[in-house]
Amino acid sequence: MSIIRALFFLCVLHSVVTLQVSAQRSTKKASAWQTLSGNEPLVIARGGLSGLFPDSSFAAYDMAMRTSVPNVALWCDVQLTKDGIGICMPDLRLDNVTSIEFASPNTSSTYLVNGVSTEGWFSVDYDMDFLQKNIFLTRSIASRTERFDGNMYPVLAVEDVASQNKPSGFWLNVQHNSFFTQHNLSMRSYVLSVSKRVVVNYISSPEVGFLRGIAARFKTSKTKLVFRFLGAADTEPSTNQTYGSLLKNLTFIKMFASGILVPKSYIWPVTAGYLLPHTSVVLDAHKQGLEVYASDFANDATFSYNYSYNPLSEYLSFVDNGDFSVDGVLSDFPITASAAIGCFAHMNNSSSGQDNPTVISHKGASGMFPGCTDLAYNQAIADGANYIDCPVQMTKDGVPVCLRSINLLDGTDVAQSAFGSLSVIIPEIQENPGIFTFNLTWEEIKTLKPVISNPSFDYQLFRNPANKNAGSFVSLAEFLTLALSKPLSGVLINIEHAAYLADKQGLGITDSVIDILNKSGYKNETTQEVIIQSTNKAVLTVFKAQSRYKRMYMVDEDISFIDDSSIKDIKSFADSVAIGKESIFPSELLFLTGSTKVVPRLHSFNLSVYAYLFRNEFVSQAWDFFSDPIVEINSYVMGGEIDGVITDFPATAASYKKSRCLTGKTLPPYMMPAQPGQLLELVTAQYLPPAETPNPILTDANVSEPPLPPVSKQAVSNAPTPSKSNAYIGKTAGFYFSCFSMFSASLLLLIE
Ligand SMILES: *[C@@H]1O[C@H](CO)[C@@H](O)[C@H](O)[C@H]1NC(C)=O
Ligand SMILES: *[C@@H]1O[C@H](CO)[C@@H](O)[C@H](O)[C@H]1NC(C)=O
Ligand SMILES: *[C@@H]1O[C@H](CO)[C@@H](O)[C@H](O)[C@H]1NC(C)=O
Ligand SMILES: *[C@@H]1O[C@H](CO)[C@@H](O)[C@H](O)[C@H]1NC(C)=O
Ligand SMILES: *[C@@H]1O[C@H](CO)[C@@H](O)[C@H](O)[C@H]1NC(C)=O
Ligand SMILES: *[C@@H]1O[C@H](CO)[C@@H](O)[C@H](O)[C@H]1NC(C)=O
Ligand SMILES: *[C@@H]1O[C@H](CO)[C@@H](O)[C@H](O)[C@H]1NC(C)=O
Ligand SMILES: *[C@@H]1O[C@H](CO)[C@@H](O)[C@H](O)[C@H]1NC(C)=O
Ligand SMILES: *[C@@H]1O[C@H](CO)[C@@H](O)[C@H](O)[C@H]1NC(C)=O
Ligand SMILES: *[C@@H]1O[C@H](CO)[C@@H](O)[C@H](O)[C@H]1NC(C)=O
Ligand SMILES: *[C@@H]1O[C@H](CO)[C@@H](O)[C@H](O)[C@H]1NC(C)=O
Ligand SMILES: CC(=O)N[C@H]1CO[C@H](CO)[C@@H](O)[C@@H]1O
Repeated sequence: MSIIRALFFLCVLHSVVTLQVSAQRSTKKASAWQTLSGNEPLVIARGGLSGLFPDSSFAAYDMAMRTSVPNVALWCDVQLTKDGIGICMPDLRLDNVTSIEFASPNTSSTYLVNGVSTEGWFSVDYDMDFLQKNIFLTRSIASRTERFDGNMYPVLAVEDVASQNKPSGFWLNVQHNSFFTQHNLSMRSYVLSVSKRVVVNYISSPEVGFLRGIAARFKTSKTKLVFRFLGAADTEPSTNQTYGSLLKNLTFIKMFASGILVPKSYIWPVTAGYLLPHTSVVLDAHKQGLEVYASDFANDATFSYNYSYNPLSEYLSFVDNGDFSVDGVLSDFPITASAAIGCFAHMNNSSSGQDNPTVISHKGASGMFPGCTDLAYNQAIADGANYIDCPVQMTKDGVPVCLRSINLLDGTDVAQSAFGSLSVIIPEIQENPGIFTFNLTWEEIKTLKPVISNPSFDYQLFRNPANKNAGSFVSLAEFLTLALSKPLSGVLINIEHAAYLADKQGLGITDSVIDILNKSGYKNETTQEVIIQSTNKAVLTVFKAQSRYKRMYMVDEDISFIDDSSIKDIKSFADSVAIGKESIFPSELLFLTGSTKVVPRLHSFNLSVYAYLFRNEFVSQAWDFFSDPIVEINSYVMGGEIDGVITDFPATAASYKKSRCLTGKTLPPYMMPAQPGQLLELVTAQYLPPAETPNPILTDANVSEPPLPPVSKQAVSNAPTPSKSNAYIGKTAGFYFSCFSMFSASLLLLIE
């Protein structure tokens, strides 16, 4: 069964290969690398692309080979079976990383591991034949997808990994030499014998004794021995010194190793989530002639706030910081490490890169600062946004201001303020109680503190707490003054709830915006463009009649199957549309199902298409993007053909445009767009996904909205309008819930 699955996998991915055969790394005139050798840093794939597929599985290694730099090294954690066969397995205990608990219930043992009594299912208790026939590899980190955990990927012998993938670098890590010695199995003999059968380029171990014991035998070979540092306070078993003290004794290490592998925190220490200045570890080791490899890179790991959840920034701080470069990075997501080294290190910071995609901020750089504050806008501009955006809200005294929401409970500390009691339910706006901008004057709102948004709160991914309440709110007039002094393509002004404000609050939001624009430097013709954005046709119709400003129709529903007459209608009042990412690449279970072609259809009507909403935090993405925000942007730009992105993190999209790999004739594999549907095919080979509710179809009826009512002096009515909610958070939360039930189902499947 598992062989059929493996073959199936090969078939599915074959189309990717044919696309990628011609792909090469872009040639670059980049400045020399500050590695020991001056060569580019090595990408080491820990158990393959183990961030997505089970660690050490055929699929993980295979995908690592397909999506990485050509000289990627495949990392295998070697464990020995009872009959002395070496297998690639990320843990000494099989229970955490395979299905053994179900294949062989009640057979756990308790052994001493580095002096600690440890219970589990150990490889030394089973013969290879039993393991290969009965158990399957599973993910080792619970938050990763369990969709590949079923019965697809059997245990692999070390030689299998080398012969199936033919990597240009093969790295064996021997984490537990003394444990196997206690069980009368010799890791030394195994390593010496296997390296006669397959090419082993690197052998690492955290045990001094093991490396010293094999050093003489590898002296004349090309195999590099690498000493692995564990926690600084942990004791190295053969010297009885802490790793921290061994770090001060690099001349000793150099006697038996040509390099060291250190946790990334040895190089860039982190305190309370913030990076401290880098240490001198890399420079010190290089002085001793030791190469330095850094471990623990994963796109879904806990990040220092300094990286703003962009894994690429982290790699760049290790390989392109002006002071040094590590000689290699050990990663669960080698595609991202490859892109960092192959495309983004040494990029030309003074160039703005290619034009596509246009970068539009979402409430300023709201990923870095509280949305719609002066700091969020200045950050967005500094980060390379082409347009900054102001969602206009009206105050009680009729001042148009930029605020994240008409409801001050979103984005301000109003609940804790003197105005905390002004909460009311206004069904025309939302079902839940809110404290609304039109109930407070601008002077009153200015006394509130801004609050940073935390859309991934449920996953404990917080945005920089140091900026939690940073910045000041700005009025529309101040926003325009700020923007006009900066090198922007223009501004985007979002207008919602115009009918309610006019009819029930006597506030003419469109007139106010036109008036402010009229008084600002943004006359009909300026060097900067004004885009009016709304989900409301009537608003855009007013602007079409009264101004020459550009108009963007914001579609807040799935328009995958929109009909031509609806598109024609949109074209009659707008020149561009903002659509949700799901309308372009729909997904199921957070796997992309395919491509809707809605973008080329909108393009055929001369409508530009902007996709929303892009965020760095990996929990907002489909698995197909490998938890990498640059892969996601690249896939929507190249595969989805969008014209622009609307993003909480303009820096990420702007840096994408500077990739050195976008200019060459051929794209390297790590810059290929995702192939929607391919991963899902793999998944459904094993699970039947729950039936999806059909997508709503946007017809003329949806777009034809009544014109705006006149501005009244009265303020009483209860006509309900549908409320809007944030689809993204709901979707991911729902996904995890359904994962959980599917997980139980997969266990049942295994037990059978
Ligand atoms: C494992 O142990 C449990 C509880 O002790 C028992 O109910 C079960 O039958 C055992 N399974 C096997 C296969 O021995
Ligand atoms: C495996 O073990 C690690 C460390 O003990 C733990 O963090 C992780 O959640 C475990 N994985 C699973 C799938 O249980
Ligand atoms: C290892 O071999 C020794 C000597 O032959 C024996 O006493 C010991 O029980 C063996 N240990 C294990 C775990 O098999
Ligand atoms: C290791 O060092 C500690 C203190 O540094 C000492 O107490 C212990 O006995 C030593 N163990 C061995 C095996 O040398
Ligand atoms: C370095 O470590 C070795 C082995 O533990 C020890 O013999 C030597 O004295 C140490 N040298 C220094 C300078 O600490
Ligand atoms: C990381 O961010 C903190 C807080 O903004 C800052 O103080 C620190 O200098 C930054 N670290 C580095 C290495 O830039
Ligand atoms: C570009 O900027 C990044 C981040 O500020 C920096 O790490 C890198 O060294 C710069 N590259 C060049 C070539 O100046
Ligand atoms: C960097 O980009 C700027 C602006 O496009 C250009 O003038 C400069 O020549 C580029 N530098 C390099 C080293 O390519
Ligand atoms: C905008 O200003 C022009 C004169 O510069 C004036 O003719 C026009 O009526 C104004 N429009 C609005 C809506 O205030
Ligand atoms: C801007 O241009 C439109 C269309 O040409 C015109 O109707 C409107 O009055 C102009 N507005 C201003 C403020 O000049
Ligand atoms: C789109 O614009 C181009 C040039 O501006 C024009 O030739 C073409 O007819 C337009 N297409 C539609 C469908 O409006
Ligand atoms: C204090 C205050 O002005 N509250 C008003 C807020 O707006 C609602 C809806 O118009 C009114 O009902 C409240 O009186």
